[in-house]
Amino acid sequence: MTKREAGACNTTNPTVLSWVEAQARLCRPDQIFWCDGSETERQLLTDRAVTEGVLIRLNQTKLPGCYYHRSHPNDVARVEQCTYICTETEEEAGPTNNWMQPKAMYALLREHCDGAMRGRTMFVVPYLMGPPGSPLAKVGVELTDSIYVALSMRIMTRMGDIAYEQLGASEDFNRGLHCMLDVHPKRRIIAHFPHDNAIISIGSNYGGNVLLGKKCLSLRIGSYLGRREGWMAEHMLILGLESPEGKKTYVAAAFPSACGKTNFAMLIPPPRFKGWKVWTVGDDIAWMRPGPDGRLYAINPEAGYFGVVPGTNSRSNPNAMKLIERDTIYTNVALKPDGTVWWEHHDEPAPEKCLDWRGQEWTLHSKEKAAHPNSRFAAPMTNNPMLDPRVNDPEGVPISAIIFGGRRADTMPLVYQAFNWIHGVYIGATMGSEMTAAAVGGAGQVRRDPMAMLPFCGYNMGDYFRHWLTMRKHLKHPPRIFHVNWFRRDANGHYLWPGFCENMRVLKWIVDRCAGKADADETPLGWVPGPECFDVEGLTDFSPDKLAQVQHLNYPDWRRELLMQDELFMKLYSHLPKELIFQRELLVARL
Ligand code: GTP
Ligand code: SPV
Ligand code: MN
Repeated sequence: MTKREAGACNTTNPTVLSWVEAQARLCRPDQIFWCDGSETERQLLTDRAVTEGVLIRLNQTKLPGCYYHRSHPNDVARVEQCTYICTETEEEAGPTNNWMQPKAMYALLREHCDGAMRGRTMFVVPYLMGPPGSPLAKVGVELTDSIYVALSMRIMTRMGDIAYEQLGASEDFNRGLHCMLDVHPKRRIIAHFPHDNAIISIGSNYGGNVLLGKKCLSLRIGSYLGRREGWMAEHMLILGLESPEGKKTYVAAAFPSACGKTNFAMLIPPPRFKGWKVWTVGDDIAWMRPGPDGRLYAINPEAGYFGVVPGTNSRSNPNAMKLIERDTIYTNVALKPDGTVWWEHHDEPAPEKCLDWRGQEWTLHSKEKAAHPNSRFAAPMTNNPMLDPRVNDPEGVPISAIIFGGRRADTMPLVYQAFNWIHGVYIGATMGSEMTAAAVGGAGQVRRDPMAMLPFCGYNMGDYFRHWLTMRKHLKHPPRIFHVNWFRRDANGHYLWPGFCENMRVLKWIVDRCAGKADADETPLGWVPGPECFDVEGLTDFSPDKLAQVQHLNYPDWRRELLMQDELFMKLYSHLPKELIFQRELLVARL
């Protein structure tokens, strides 16, 4: 066989070929580059991105294989206002999604994409979400005119020939089209067509808007397919806690964007927990289905981490610091004169001067942040020193606990456990959290974010709750459900709970509860740890009354909380499962 030329076509799948041809006819790129995922290709595209100024090569002695990217200053986060679910009826998308009829949206997008890649290269990026051979794995092909997207998809997914191998001659793959256009906010649309398993994203070049395997396929389209096919696509980390005796317990946790999933998934237990280890399966997305033994099994569809940079340091997340030392694309952090990078709360003190995320001179006296609050790293999961050996297991890992958590300055205790599955679904469905820099607008405001899926559910949220309730019927041993809040504050605005590695104490109680080994007290909210079975030894500055404070149930706060929950329920009323209304009544009665 003759050696394949870089960028030459590498598939014979007739559906892929004819679909790519049709999109090329529309977008009219000068060139089509077919990605294969090889190392040669990585070098070639990286060099080209550096030449074009899309990437800056970082100091290769200190940060081998690392590159730096700046997005357009108007394009630094997901845009929920521009994100659409295009189903035949508005009802199917539901009141929490933007909706447009597929026909109208296709017409609008065709206009925008017409000739949009003139003078540019269209990259054909085949990718596999999930371990090869997994019954849950899905194939996607993303067509993009962004070399940054092609290189990032290579980190974040199993990209290249491996996807065509999984696909074979099948027509069943997600069709993704991404045109940067001029990254003008007015031309920014992220449109999902669940019935066609298709995504079209235009006018952005940032993370969740354009790495189509991530939020678009794995969550929005994924959740839609999951309901149809009997599985779940969730905004959840997956970790395995190993005891000193070597017993492993897997848990999944749904926290909204920038609320601590990556940190929790990579936790290193404090000295008090000698011999305990946390292994990472995933830090953002879980696909889960019932196994033959009646337990819930989870895979991580991704192959890399697109993590929040600010706040990452060797105290908060030492594993993350190791994994971003090499092979990483940094976006929107600060660039130091020696070709290394810096951000707020880095281990090293702020540099005298550097270039900020916009590329402007920044000095110690500058008032603005050097790194954007939503600056991110893209790094391969294989760099993670605590990557779980079962991450490539096609069947996934059995989940013992599901943890919901929001960012709440008040109201929500550090931890409590649901009485049962339905109560747990109610707790997830009514979750609230302060908005963060991960999406444009509203940072700091508390909003309802059911199951951390508000921006990611690809159909009617009421039907999604129903799907959660239905899943129980397929599980002989359902995971226990918990709620946590690392972010409660005192009257002076200080965090009451130390967080980060100390979250191990909460995790330990949760895992002990699942094993029937820890006591709990009943409260109106659910089960909470009694002071005797919540380990605070070795915590400096954390007296038993601090535990009482962080667990305190404040009745006026809960009256407000119930009103905010009502607002969501009213909005979803026509599709809301009655079970959840009963759960609300029970909570009111207990309170
Ligand atoms: P997405 O990638 O947007 O889905 O976010 P994520 O949920 O993975 O969030 P991540 O772990 O990156 O954390 C976001 C921010 O919360 C970072 O600035 C962290 O430093 C901070 N954070 C994480 N865990 C804790 C904690 O236990 N306590 C406190 N106070 N802050 C935390
Ligand atoms: C999130 O916002 O939840 C993320 C980052 O994980 S992005 O990929 O941009 O959606
Ligand atoms: Mn996320």
